[in-house]
Amino acid sequence: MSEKQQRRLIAVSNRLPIAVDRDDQGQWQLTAGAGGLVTALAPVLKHHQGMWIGWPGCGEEAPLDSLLEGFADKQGYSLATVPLSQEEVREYYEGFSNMTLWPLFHDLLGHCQFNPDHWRTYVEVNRRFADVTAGTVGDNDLIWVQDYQLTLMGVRLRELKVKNPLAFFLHIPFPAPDMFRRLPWKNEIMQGLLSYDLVGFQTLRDRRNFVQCVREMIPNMKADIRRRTSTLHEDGRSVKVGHFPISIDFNEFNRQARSKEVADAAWYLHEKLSRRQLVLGVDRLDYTKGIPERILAFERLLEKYPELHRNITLLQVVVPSRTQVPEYQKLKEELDQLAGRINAQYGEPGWVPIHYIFRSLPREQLLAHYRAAEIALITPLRDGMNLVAKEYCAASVDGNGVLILSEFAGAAEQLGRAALLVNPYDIDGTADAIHRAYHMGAEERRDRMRRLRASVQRNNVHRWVRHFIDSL
Ligand code: ADQ
Repeated sequence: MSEKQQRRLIAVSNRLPIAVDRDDQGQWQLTAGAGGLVTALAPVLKHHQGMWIGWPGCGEEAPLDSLLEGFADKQGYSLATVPLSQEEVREYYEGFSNMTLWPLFHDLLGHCQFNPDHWRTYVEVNRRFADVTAGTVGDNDLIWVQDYQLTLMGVRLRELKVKNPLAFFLHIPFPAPDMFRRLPWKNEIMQGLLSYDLVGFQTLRDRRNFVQCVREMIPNMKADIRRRTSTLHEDGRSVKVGHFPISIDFNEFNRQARSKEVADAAWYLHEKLSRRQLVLGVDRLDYTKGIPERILAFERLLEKYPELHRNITLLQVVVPSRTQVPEYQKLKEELDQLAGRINAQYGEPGWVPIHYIFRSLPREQLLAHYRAAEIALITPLRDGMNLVAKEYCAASVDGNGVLILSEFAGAAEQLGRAALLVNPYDIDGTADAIHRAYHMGAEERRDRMRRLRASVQRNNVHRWVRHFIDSL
């Protein structure tokens, strides 16, 4: 085992991988998280006796200390918490993170707010995360910071003379220089990112955008460009920059999708829908996911190809998200109206064109939806990666699903050749892609899905973690 593998790993993210809430009897309870990042990092943290640092997602009234007792023995890694007040959550998380960096980095300038109070709280909270981390870190530990909420942590850790290797991974896209330049605090964010030893992006395009921004903003910085990682140098300091497309635990999804429970649930879904072709959309409620545009493309399909009436159904699952932000509330209303209008216009007795579900689904149900759908329609306006696309492939165990994917999803860099790529702003083009998928022959479907599954299986999440840590 190399020296690197023996180091303890400290993961830092905005949210800890836990949910703290009250049960039906009003008793506080803690449940371990089950998202993609937890699945990826938990085995590594366990193997390295690691620690996860973050905001527990609850107010100060929760008896955290007693709830966390025994967590490390059970999960194999420990937790350290960064408490945040309600106002801090509003300004640092809902404000600067989600109303400034999120839309800007997704090229959606019209959604951006540039509020100096939000910025100040973002700086303060990043310092707090760094202070907690510095207080718990040992000499030999590797510190791995996750995502856009914590771009500035590295600067403070350096101020505190933390000498450990510092790595950062950005889960969302990195914008081109013309977009990044709009940010009033672009210099601070850039210096923040350059304070890490390794900065990881999802795709080659994001990495190139970042290097171009560095070249424009800091002409003295030299870039040594290599295939897997580039190195940036200035005044004796160097920063490695790489792209590491995140993925899923393919074997786990594949195994669960083959279970009898999922097969039965998938059959039931289709049975209820009378064996029509199912087109599936699954997204968090977010304006970056292109959900209204997708529903309009489906409407266009019905308008243009009347022979598909009664033979195709769009099943759109939307998971509630960021419900405190007014823009997300507006989007929810827009979706309700769109689906209602189209169903009223095209629906017939025995056929509802759009089934629209607004809630999170348990894993077994989600897999049944993936397995039942002949077509997945994943059309974000912009997305760092999009794990739903990969999950759909891993769960398509019958091998005959067609993936329609936005060219602006990070996943298109890996899956673009075997998926049907669309521009989500092109309503007509997307309608035609659904039409093409509907009529695609069994042989072509199987060949494309075989290639998609092979790609996700090879480039799985364990490989993602390994590549990232090996690059440090
Ligand atoms: P997200 O924007 O959240 O992630 P995505 O990558 O698609 O987007 O992940 C969504 C996750 O939520 C998936 O694992 C999916 O299974 C789950 N999910 C979606 N709908 C669900 C439902 N109805 N019920 C239950 N679970 C559901 C951010 C970036 C992405 C990047 C990821 C990981 O925006 O671009 O791919 O981080 O880096």
